[in-house]
Amino acid sequence: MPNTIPECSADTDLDEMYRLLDAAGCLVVHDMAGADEITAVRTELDAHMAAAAVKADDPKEFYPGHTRRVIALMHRSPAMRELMMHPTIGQLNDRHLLGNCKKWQLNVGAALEIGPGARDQILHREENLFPYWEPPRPNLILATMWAMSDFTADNGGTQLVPGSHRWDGDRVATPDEVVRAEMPAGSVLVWLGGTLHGGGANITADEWRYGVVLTYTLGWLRQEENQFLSIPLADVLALPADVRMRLGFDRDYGDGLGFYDPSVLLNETR
Ligand SMILES: O=C(O)CCC(=O)C(=O)O
Repeated sequence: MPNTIPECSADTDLDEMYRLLDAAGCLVVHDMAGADEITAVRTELDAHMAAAAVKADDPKEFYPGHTRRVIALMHRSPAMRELMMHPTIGQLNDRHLLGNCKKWQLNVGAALEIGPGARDQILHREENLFPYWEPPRPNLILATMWAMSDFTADNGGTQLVPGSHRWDGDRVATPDEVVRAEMPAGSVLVWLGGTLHGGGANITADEWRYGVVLTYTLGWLRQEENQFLSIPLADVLALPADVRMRLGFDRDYGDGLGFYDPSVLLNETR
């Protein structure tokens, strides 16, 4: 497996995009968000980011210190909701997840700023949330990282281990197997739920790396971030049905899971 993260443009043919992603377990797609969208997301999240605690590092903690982390993005940022629904990401989700479910949904969203002095995060797999299968697991998660600033090898660019989505759980990555995602703002790093990855160390003097991670999972699995308690219900009910569905508010994710009586809240007849 070449020790690089493949890259492509946003208009690359979907078959080719998924082929690159499936082969390496990760892929950078350029020019997915424009300057206006980045500004909108950053503006909507600004006050929350400013209020986020920046802690000193505790090497035992999963999340390194010198970072800012904000969740509940689907409530806090309408612009991020739009990016959550991006059609190219939707098509990649269709390819990766629909073999194992009828509908996929958002799993978690977090805005992550990595500041000077932050260490490498411990390498992990998104699918470790579901330890009842041993790696390599069935397709359970697809992850995306939207670059809201330039990502470099020095400022915290995500660490990835290409090819590790096919490894057994006990294989440990050697330092030369780890690569750091470098991409301009507006790009999206996509990786599979079985790919080893982690936030990168920031060895710059004064640059903060800003990314938004959105991961998606099978409709019949419990979501990592509890969307039912992350957005006021009145706001959920005002969202378009397709967005509500991707947030986990929908009937029939398959095999009878998630049913409800729509006349109670939605004022709809059955
Ligand atoms: O910040 C990153 O680049 C990756 C973040 C991550 O993997 C995590 O927060 O679990």
